[in-house]
Amino acid sequence: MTMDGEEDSDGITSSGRIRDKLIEAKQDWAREGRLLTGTVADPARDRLPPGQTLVRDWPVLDLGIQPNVPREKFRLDFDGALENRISLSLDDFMALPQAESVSDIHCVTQWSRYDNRWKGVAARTLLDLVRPMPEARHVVFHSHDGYTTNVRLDQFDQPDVLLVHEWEGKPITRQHGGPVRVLMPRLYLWKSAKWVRRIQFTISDRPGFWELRGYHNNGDPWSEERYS
Ligand SMILES: Nc1nc2c(c(=O)[nH]1)N[C@H]1C(S)=C(S)[C@@H](COP(=O)(O)O)O[C@H]1N2
Ligand SMILES: [Mo]
Repeated sequence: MTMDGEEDSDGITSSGRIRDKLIEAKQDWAREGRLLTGTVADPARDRLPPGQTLVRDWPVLDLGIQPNVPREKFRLDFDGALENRISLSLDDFMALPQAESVSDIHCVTQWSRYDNRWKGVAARTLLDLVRPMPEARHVVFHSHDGYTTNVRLDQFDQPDVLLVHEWEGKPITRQHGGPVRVLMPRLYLWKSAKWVRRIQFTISDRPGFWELRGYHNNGDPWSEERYS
């Protein structure tokens, strides 16, 4: 992770400080099983997953370091167990078929926000391009702030998973992970990596930042998979 003003190996600078207190507090939540209601909700019937509270604004949540990724320096690499490893510039990414969707988002710290309008490239469009090898089972997102998070390949390979660059008709702001972030609306939002730099396809599972700190490997809000 880089500090204020320092450049990483891509020439990207960041501002802010690692929020150690917040990270500790969230680890304590996991240890104590905070916010758990012990119930299961049905996405076909209920709109709000168990233990969630509806918000109208869109809160910002991250480790405290916000990379500034200029559009001309943007790169997105797909590597690991793939037939076709690629590295995209922002122009390459924007030239791919575009998809739009509306979805609700659910953060493990309890807030949910309805009806977010997104534009980006569908995960399935990218999977067609990179062609995972038959033994690939897992995906790790690596971000410019040093954050990582893991999902199963079958969770990434869903029609509503997008790499988004617009929210409500405007470019995703830096605070929310622009120019491009992951969106996996069926999982808690910590699985949706902001400032994504690299998408790695693996044979074995590799827990990410929060998954190593007491958070659930799967992260389904409907069955309250908050903590491991
Ligand atoms: N790169 C990166 N992505 C991240 C995080 C982070 O710290 N760094 N935090 C995660 C968490 S815990 C949440 S709740 C969402 C918050 O996204 P938002 O700030 O756009 O609401 O981003 C997720 N993706
Ligand atoms: Mo979160």
